[in-house]
Amino acid sequence: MSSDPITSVFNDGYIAEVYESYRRDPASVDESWRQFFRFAESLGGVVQAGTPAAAHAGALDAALLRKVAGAASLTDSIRAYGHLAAEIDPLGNTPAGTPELTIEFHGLTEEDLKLIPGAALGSDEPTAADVVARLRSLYSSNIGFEFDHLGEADERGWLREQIESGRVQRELTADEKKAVLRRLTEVDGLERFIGRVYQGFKRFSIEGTDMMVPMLDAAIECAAGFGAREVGIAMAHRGRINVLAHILQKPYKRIFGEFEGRHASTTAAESETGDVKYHLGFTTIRKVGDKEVTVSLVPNPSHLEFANPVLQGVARARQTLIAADKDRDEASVVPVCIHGDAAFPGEGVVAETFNMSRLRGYRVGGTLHIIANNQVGFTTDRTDARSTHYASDLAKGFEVPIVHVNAEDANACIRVMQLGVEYRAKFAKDFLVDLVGYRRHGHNETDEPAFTQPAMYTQIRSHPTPREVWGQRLSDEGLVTADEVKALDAEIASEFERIQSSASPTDGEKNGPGQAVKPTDSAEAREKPRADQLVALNEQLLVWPQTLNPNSRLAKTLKRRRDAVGEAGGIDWGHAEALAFASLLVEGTSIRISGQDVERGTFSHRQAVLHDAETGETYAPLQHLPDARGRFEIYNSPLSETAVLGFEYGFSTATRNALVLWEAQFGDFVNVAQPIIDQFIVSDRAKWGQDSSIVLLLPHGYEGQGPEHSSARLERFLQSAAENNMYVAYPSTPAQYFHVLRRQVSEKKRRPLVLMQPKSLLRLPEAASRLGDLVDGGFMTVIDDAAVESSRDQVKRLVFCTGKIYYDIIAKRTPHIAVVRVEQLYPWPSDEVERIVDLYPSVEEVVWAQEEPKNMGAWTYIAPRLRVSTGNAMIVRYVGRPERASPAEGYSSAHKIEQERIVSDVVTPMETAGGTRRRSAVTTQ
Ligand SMILES: Cc1ncc(C[n+]2csc(CCOP(=O)(O)OP(=O)(O)O)c2C)c(N)n1
Repeated sequence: MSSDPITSVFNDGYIAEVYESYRRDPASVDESWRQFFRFAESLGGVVQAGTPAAAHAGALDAALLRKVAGAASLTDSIRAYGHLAAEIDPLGNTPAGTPELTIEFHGLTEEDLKLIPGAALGSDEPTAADVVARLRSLYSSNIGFEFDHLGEADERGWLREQIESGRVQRELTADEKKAVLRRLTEVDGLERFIGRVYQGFKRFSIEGTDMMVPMLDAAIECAAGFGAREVGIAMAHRGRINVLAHILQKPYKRIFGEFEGRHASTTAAESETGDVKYHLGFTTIRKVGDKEVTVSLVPNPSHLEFANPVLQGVARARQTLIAADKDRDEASVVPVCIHGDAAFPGEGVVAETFNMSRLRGYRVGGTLHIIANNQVGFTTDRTDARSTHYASDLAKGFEVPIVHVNAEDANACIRVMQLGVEYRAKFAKDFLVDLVGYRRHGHNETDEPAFTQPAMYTQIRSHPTPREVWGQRLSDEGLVTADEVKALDAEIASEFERIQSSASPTDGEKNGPGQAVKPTDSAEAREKPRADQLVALNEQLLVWPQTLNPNSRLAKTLKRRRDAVGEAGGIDWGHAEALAFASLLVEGTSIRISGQDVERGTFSHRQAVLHDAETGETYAPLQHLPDARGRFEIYNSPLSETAVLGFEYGFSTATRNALVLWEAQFGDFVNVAQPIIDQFIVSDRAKWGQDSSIVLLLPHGYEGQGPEHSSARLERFLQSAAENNMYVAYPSTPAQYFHVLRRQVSEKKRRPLVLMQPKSLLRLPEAASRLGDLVDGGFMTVIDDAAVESSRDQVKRLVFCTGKIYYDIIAKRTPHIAVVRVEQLYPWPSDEVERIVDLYPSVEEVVWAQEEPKNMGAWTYIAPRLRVSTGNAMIVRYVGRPERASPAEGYSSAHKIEQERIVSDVVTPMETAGGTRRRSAVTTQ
């Protein structure tokens, strides 16, 4: 605090000493001291009249100085700590307060304050006592402000100016006040109506934080004034039905229809199993004056707070699409995240999302946050829910201004929301409102809250509703009569009755599963690139400004790509990817890729961003292709999987003609993002009719790097695969990777693509592709064994495998074996597998070989399918690691032994292996 240097050394002798230094050279003392002495000197007249001191003579009275300094530090304290005395709790709990807010703490009395003129504190008020009273009314009223933690002085100055000018607390007009009363009556009325008519149903009522709705109304209106064309909202269950009805304009009769069990009919070929009503999204267009604002609520899983990064990604995509000719238009789309007071400090994804908020790859020009603070989390008290004073304290570390507001003061709630919108528009940063209310019922309406929070609920039961409080205030102000307040309530209640009784039995069925974000751009039919086009693109990728000198070793490696598209061949993974990207960019597809260290690539394989060896200046050839019609964006992500993947998923849902990729550092780390996979990526279509075409690049493969750098947990993706919800593939060549990336943007049906990616294979000469492989054909779901093409009838053992182990096996192959690669695991390419099986008339045994343990990898998924695809005629023999608790060996020597054993089991001739068509310990049907 700026007052510290003064208050902590409150010592007359010391002050006198500092003053001497100040007189000799003002710059030699701290700014707070300079300010203090300026105050004191401005008191010259008063000093001379009322004290023995003679300021202008340079002999200031130390006792007086102490009092002026005390007054200044008291005002500083009120600005910084006034929130601790603010009346923000509608249940009337006494604010914590702090000694710094008392006059005595600063060595003063009330009388002292009255003696000091306001001018000494830079104010027009007559005395310091008036200044203090005014500041208390601004900083310790129904609003508590916290912005001392902001790093930027101009932001602090602006906020102070907004508050101290009285702008933030200015009164709403009479009409605005009455409009809020109507809104609150609708909000409260809807809850009471549903509570009465649909008893026993969960609705996660808003009651107690009703003000959220007029605040969102205000945010949308105010945002429109600052150029917003869209407002996107992410929120959890609490109050969602009310927000759907009143902010998203979802018709009441649809909502009632859902309570009556009428829901979306299945329209897609794949079933849509739907979601509970308080998770659904919705989109509407609201008129704001002569403007239109599209307001969307993104669908939300139960998993609290995980929708936040998803909304950020959606907002970024929309800001990019709307911007057209410039990079992005941050004013055009305003994201709003509504949090729970228990979930906000508890779920790490909140911190991850804040951390992304100002990064170039993820920023959206600021998000408005509201904590719907009902002071309890299910049955958990705040003392068990967080280690901090406020639910909002986490946001402080990210330099977000925080405003606590009493959820019963509509004036305050609306004004702070408007302040947030203005702050965002001015500083392009996040802003947080901690809306302090209560929860009228249990966690849901069938819970008994008195079991666990008896005292709180004794209070709540006798507490008037926010509508009643506001109605009373307006009638006290003479704006309405008590009878009018009652009449409005009755009018709205009868409207609900009328709508409900006139609802037709099919109303709910019109209600789609709530896709909130409809991609507006569309996929184009595209032709395959020709060889000459790829060669030309390859050349363009090898060009950088003459002034840029990349690391010489790197430059040499990249130049090899010139030969690789020629006769010599040798296109590796990174090269194939660059060519796939380049070809898509010239076709008009934008590309966005992020993940940890993706610019270089964890394994140095991508090198998409070149750095000058001396200056560090960067250049990305993919951003400078002369004929590119799409944008290429690549960002090293922060060290996060959950929020970053959530962001990229959200981005992908909101843009159709783009290839959006997320790469894990190692595939194992994907499990940190499991909720984004389970709750969004694999189930979004089934729950919400929403789709994405995100690509997950997950390095996978057993190379002796230990339990956490081997497995991308292929088995988990295969277990989640159903109803064509995604593609799961494990390409074994750069050309296959090239083709599957291109296929991803030309498919009509958008689906996520999960790719097991190589590590050592990235540059393996045996795996390399030739230009012809990229130009001819497309992605092959299964690759037959070309080595036995002319002797298929001699093959006795048909080995199926996927990915890297193929190369280990063929290095040791023995006669009479064919090795077939399953490149796409899901959807299972049964026709292709059957076709290939039929090519081998003499097969006596089918083997599935994998390097993962038996309880992992593809085996349990493959076994029944391979058996069917081989006509149920054969036993499918498993060869791989046995069941294991940990995915891979920690010692590379142990890895080597195991890997060699697997390969040996696969290739050892049958006579030696002893007739494996019969079941054995390692055989499964
Ligand atoms: C990740 C996650 N963990 C646990 C839950 C179960 N749960 C649902 S609501 C809730 C309490 C949330 O409290 P708070 O954030 O204060 O929101 P409120 O319900 O009070 O509005 C819990 C624990 C959940 N939905 N998501």
